[in-house]
Amino acid sequence: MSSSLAANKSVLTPEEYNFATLLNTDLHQSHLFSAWPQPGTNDSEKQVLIQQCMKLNTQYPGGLQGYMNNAQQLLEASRAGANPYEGRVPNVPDGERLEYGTEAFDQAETLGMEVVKEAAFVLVAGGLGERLGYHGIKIALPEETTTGDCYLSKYCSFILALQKRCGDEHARLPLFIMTSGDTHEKTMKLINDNNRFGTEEGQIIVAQQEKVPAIINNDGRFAMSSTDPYQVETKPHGHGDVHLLLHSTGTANKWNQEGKKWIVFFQDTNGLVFRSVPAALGVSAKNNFALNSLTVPRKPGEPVGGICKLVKTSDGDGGSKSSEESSLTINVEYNQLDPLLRATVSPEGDVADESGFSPYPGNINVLIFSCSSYDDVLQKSGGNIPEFVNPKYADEAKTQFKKPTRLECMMQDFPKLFDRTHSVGFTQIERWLSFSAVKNNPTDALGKYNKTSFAESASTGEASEYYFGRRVLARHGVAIEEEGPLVEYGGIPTLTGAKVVLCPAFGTTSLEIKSKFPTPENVSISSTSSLVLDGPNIVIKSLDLKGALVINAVDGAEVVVENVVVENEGWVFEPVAFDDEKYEEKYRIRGYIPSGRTNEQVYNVTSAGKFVIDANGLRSL
Ligand code: UGB
Repeated sequence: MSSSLAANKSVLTPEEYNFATLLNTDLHQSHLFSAWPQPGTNDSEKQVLIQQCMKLNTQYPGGLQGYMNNAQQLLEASRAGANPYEGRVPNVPDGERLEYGTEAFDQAETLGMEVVKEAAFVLVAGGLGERLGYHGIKIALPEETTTGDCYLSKYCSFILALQKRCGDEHARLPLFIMTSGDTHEKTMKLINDNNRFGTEEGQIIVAQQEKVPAIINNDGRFAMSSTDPYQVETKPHGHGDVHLLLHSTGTANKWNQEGKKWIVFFQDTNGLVFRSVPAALGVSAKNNFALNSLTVPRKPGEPVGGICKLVKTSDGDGGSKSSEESSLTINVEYNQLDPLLRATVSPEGDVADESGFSPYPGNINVLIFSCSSYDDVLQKSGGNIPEFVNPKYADEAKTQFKKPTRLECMMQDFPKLFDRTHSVGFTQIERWLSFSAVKNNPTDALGKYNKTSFAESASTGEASEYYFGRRVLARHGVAIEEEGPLVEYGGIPTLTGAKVVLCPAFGTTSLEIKSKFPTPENVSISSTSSLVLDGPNIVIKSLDLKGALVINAVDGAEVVVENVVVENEGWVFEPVAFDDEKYEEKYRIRGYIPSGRTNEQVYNVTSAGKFVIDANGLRSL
């Protein structure tokens, strides 16, 4: 018994004292109290510390005792250099690789749109985005500066656009958002300040993940806060908590009871994700996958995990049909893939095949679960995802850590809870219409760009939205240059060209967007132009655009654009320095600020009816 704890018995309630005793004896955390002064000094702080530990105890499944046990086991395995995939050999998993514009892609999208009414969506948004150098929450960041719409706004618009097109006017597609202590309040404020981005009350469900104690040695000793001797330092437990929350809040079960068939998980800053969701949903429905990972062609060495079918070597041949039953199709995280491949498949490790990409599809954490099997597994497992620990050691004996560590879990590790009846597959879709994360500040982004050609910065995230618009229009026959020159913003080579924003309401699938340009040979867009199309019934028959044009039309407004020539000075990006505090951070991290914003032609159609925009401007028919 710590003598300082015993001496302070009188300042704690009996419940607090009992818990402190447990911490002291069973959990070997006597250092929490060893420097406590005599009663009369900092008594309320002592209670705050014990209350914090009691709260941490209730938040973790199995309590702090369970956390310590798991930590000790995982830290011992880490110290011993254990390979978590021991006895398994990576094989290429089962799935479909789709290419935009092919019949297979169109079929998948069409099927996806037939089943989307039975979908629910889950956004993990507990990460702070420290690597990005942005101090707000990432989902509040403009996805592109042309409309200025933030990530959450875009995601909600897509969900509402899918809902309107799903063929069931009563369908309501819910969105569950996981926040953390770092992001919760700002997320709630963002939603409330923006009138829930047009969603119905209750359509967005927000739940907060909790942190876990940071640990400073292999025995699982808790770290104390560096600024407060009466606080245990806590750290995020990873995005895998989302499964626990979907279970503990009863959300997954409710969705299952309501007849939802599919749950689509996605991450905080991927502006392109919904461009691929219909096709990936179609692949899930066609193959009846319990889990389908939307993936991209992966460049060796880039920081996205690889989906592998891990086959037990004890089955003899590491990959034949006879070993199907004991295989596990799962993401192998980017820091583990190369060593695993070197130890099993080839001494060359994580290298490209003849396609120029890794044979293992790149995980972007867009996961589509069958709702019924997901709920079923949650009921059995409680949604506790197997954890891992990743300490950075300060000594060769691996007894000291450079900084406190903690147990973590990942959402993509869910297949560890599946059994052999669950089929797990992937859908690979080209990166330009599925994935463009925004994770890195300009300095780090440049390093990533040099290594992998993907900067994953705010500027490249924005550029990829415009590139999507240009490429889709070019594929459908519009005269538009797909790729302009690379221009350095904040030191990062960024693709330029016309800034085309095809808003979610304008079109959600390839075929729908194509239908909005019935005579594409009569449409041309110069490479310095900006075009924003927002509204479900805008049809562009003939347009010659050399400048900035915005058309916003409400539901029920049918707008035909015919014989229109737009020529104005348009919008440009003016370079700004990362450290120039004159400008808002949301611009500085891009390396530019939009300017020339009075030079555009704007048409706002605010009432239902039939309209034409022609050489004489906008008029109703
Ligand atoms: N997140 C949470 O909600 N809570 C947490 O505790 C932590 C994160 P990162 P990471 O697609 O580029 C993942 O940090 O971990 C949310 C995959 O593991 O951006 O580097 C956070 O808000 C990897 O396989 O990602 O790598 C964000 O929305 C690859 O797919 C999300 O979790 C990679 O993403 C991801 O957090 C990628």
